[in-house]
Amino acid sequence: MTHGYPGTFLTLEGPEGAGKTTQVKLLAGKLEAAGIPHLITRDPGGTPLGKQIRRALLTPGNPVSPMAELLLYSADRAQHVDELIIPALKEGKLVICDRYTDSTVAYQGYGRSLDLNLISQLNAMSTQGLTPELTILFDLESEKGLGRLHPGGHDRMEREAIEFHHRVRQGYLELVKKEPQRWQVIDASKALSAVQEELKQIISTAFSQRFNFAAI
Ligand code: T5A
Repeated sequence: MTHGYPGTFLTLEGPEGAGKTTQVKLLAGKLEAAGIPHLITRDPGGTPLGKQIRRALLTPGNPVSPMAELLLYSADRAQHVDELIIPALKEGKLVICDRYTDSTVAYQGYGRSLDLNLISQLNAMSTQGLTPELTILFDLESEKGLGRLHPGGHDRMEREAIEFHHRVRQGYLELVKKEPQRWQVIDASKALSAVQEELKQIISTAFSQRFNFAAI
């Protein structure tokens, strides 16, 4: 365990359109039915303050400098960790967060080329040092992920140049190489049902001693 709380902290990461949100919605129903106490949440926008920050960050055409972007994602996370994630971990819940600090490293670090040491310091500050026990990367070619998104509905980040999205994906793969014990990688180009099966398998193997996953 990487934190001192009774709960379990899992994060999901990946480039645009990799299918995290779809998968986590499917999983939520199964956790509910199995009576596993859980919190499913997301970065950015998990709290009322975070929703305002999310709007500022993702509205197309909104001018946001790279440093302001980094600080806004960090502010969102500071509120999220304090208001929702730590209280749920204190209650012993399985917390599943759709994006977390690795998104900041991949997007603002590798994507925007901001200083990785600075990002690491901000990540530690904004999370009170809370790190996930397991992180699942939904890996997908940038073109495929962007191709899955609704045409014309692209937000400010999705509208970035394809080179930016290539750097983000590469960033994730570097993170996996640096810390392989924390990561599991799913090939997100597979069919929805195959990805769901793999996701359930990974979670139940990792946390079978803490929750009864037999019914999911
Ligand atoms: N960001 C975030 C940063 O830059 N820094 C940070 O620190 C943080 C936290 C957040 C944006 O902010 C950036 C990253 C993002 O650009 P968001 O809307 O929360 O914005 O972003 P995403 O999490 O990327 O949401 P997406 O919708 O883009 O991706 P998902 O959730 O991975 O994909 P999902 O499930 O919505 O699926 C997309 C489409 O694909 C289909 C779905 O039906 C849907 O239409 N699909 C599949 N199609 C075929 N086969 C499959 N296996 C499929 N799975 C899903």
